[in-house]
Amino acid sequence: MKTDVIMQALEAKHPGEKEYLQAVREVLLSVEEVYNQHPEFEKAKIIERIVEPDRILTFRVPWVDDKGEVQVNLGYRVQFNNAIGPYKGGVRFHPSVTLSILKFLGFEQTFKNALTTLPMGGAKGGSDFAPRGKSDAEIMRFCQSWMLEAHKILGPDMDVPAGDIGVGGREVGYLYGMYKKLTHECTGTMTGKGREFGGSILRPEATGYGACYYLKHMLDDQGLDIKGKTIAVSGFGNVAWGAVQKATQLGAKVVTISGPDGYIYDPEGISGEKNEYMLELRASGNDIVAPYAERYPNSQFFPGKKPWEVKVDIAMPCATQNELNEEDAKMLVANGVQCVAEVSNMGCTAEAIDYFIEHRTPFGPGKAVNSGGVATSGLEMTQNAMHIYWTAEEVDQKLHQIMSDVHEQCVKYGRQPDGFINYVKGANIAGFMKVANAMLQQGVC
Ligand code: 2IT
Repeated sequence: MKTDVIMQALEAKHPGEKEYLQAVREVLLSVEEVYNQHPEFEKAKIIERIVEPDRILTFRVPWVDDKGEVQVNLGYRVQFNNAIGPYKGGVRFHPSVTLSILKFLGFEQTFKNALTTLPMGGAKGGSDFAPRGKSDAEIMRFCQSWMLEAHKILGPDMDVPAGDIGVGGREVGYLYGMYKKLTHECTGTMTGKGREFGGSILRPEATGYGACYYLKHMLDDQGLDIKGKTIAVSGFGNVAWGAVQKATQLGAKVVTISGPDGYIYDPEGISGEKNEYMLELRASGNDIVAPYAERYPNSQFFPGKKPWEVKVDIAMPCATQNELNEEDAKMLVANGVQCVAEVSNMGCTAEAIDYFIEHRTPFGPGKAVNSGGVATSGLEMTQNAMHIYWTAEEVDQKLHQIMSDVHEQCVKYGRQPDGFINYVKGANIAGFMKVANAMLQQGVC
């Protein structure tokens, strides 16, 4: 297998699908060497099969707004790969959503889910719907309309969606309510549900908590302690909230959060009540962080800027894809950053990742660092299938174990001859080998 040859063919087939092609290229470059040591993969055309989704459902999502006007959005579910288990992955509602973005996310999800040690395949779904400024009733009607189409290909052993950007507990509730009505079943076929109806305790915190557990392992590898470290976090949604909370509990000081409007620098640290205020900011539905600086005058708001210009020990992008580019990477490295844990999916551009690795800055890729979210979704599926409920301690303990296993797999496949750990390579190879072997054993299908 030659990455360039495969990529040329893929670019010709899917022109302009920038994010999808970017995600595929990253994985292929990482696995090329190992793949070429396995002629049985080549013979079964594993690469040619693994880069294409199993199927894509696209549909129209009509809904009526509060003024009585009919609105029409696009809806999607990309079922990427179910070699190791039922399709599993989030749903994103954001105006930037395109098929390319959902294909990149579904592709990444396949390898991420393989890393979690749980039996879950990869999928992603969503819509170009813009939740900003919508009323609760509008959100509900939109969710119901989305599910009216999507439910046809979902099921507890088939495909189990969850949240992502723009889809939190409220949306999951509305989506699941409609799913149940349409399918006459209570199988819990959505994760991130409310605790009263089968949701796992700790799911809202899980992505951010898991990311901090993974970060701790990365720091351990370098003989560093998280205590006393300063951290730049981007974003201010559910994932950033959990990461800020756990990093603070572990003794670090988080000094930034950000939104589409700019970033907040809070030299005192975003802890306690300020961390909870992030939820309020998010719930306002305005998608801006500026009000933080009005409420906490010791902090500063930098309009239109990203937090990567702040001098910190650790960077944790927690917002969205390609939010940290080569220029940002250069600034962080020049300012002495010791570790970068990518929490958003493909949060860093390929050039930024190359820069970190060239400069021997340990870089944890999203598919490993953020895998605690979907892993806890997997635990929710188990609890639902068994009709039982685990305590926060039980879930947290399992999450700890999973993040430790994910980290171990990355180190196993990512340690370089000079001792440096290339976590990108490690995560890609570990995830790929599992899915590829499963596909091989199941024949050409
Ligand atoms: O990107 C992700 O892993 C998620 N949005 C969570 C997926 C899930 O099924 O919990």
